[in-house]
Amino acid sequence: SAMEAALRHSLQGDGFRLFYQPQVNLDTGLIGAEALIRWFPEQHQAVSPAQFIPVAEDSGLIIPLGYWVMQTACRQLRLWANDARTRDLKIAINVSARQFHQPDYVERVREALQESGANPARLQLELTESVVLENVDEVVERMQQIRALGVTFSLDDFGTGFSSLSYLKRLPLDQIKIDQSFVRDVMTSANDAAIVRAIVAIAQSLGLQVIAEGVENQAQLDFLTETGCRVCQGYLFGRPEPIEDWTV
Ligand code: G
Ligand code: G
Ligand code: MN
Ligand code: NA
Repeated sequence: SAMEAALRHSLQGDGFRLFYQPQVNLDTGLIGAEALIRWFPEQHQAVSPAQFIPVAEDSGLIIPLGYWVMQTACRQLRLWANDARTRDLKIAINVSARQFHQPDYVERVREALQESGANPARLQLELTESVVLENVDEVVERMQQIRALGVTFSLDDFGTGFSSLSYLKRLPLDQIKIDQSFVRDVMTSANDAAIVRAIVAIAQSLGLQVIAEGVENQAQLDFLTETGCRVCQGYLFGRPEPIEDWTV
């Protein structure tokens, strides 16, 4: 397709950027950022990842693109390591299921860390439940190999997939992310409020950090605080921005 050709072209050039959105612990302040890819095709407006990620997935371009994301995030971590104000911040990247299942994925994570000199403990991989649709045992083993490098895992979009609780128990996770679709209407929907409370309780009982995404206003924040969710991401704290625009 035309979009596929344009993506390929941008990957050879420098048509992609990572934007970074702050993640905040309400007790301790800024803890890191989620890296979100942005595409600036030649002579066009920026195209949303919601539009081009599916094309990249279908064409297989998500593989080199995903490695570019990981490499770029690791290099940013290495830059942050030079400054006491940013040294302890982590960067979370989104990993597509297709990329995670590549036979050499673990090796490529190791490579990106080594090549950049990034502290592995500062890299977090965000997986969605689609990763687990394949063989769970294999996924667990692969996660363990990557964790052995020091890298941590978050389960993204939690609650929107099939969300079997038995998978939650088996996957070696560090964090679960409450999907923004539940956070959005938490003040007006009793069901969404109940779901958020339940997710926070599950995370707490499994010993996992819980982060709410899509936090846009004080009322949502007050609700989250009341449920015991202490880590947040959303426009209330900051939009995804180029690193040059960050003031730490
Ligand atoms: O940044 P935005 O909210 O527009 O992202 C839309 C979707 O694109 C989200 O589901 C997000 O997870 C996904 N996305 C953003 N950056 C990346 C990336 O680097 N890799 C992958 N696989 N998905 C991404
Ligand atoms: O699927 P994933 O959780 O990775 O996607 C995150 C997406 O949510 C990004 O595209 C990001 O731009 C978007 N996002 C981040 N914070 C907010 C927010 O507060 N409100 C809304 N509506 N979207 C947000
Ligand atoms: Mn994400
Ligand atoms: Na999400």
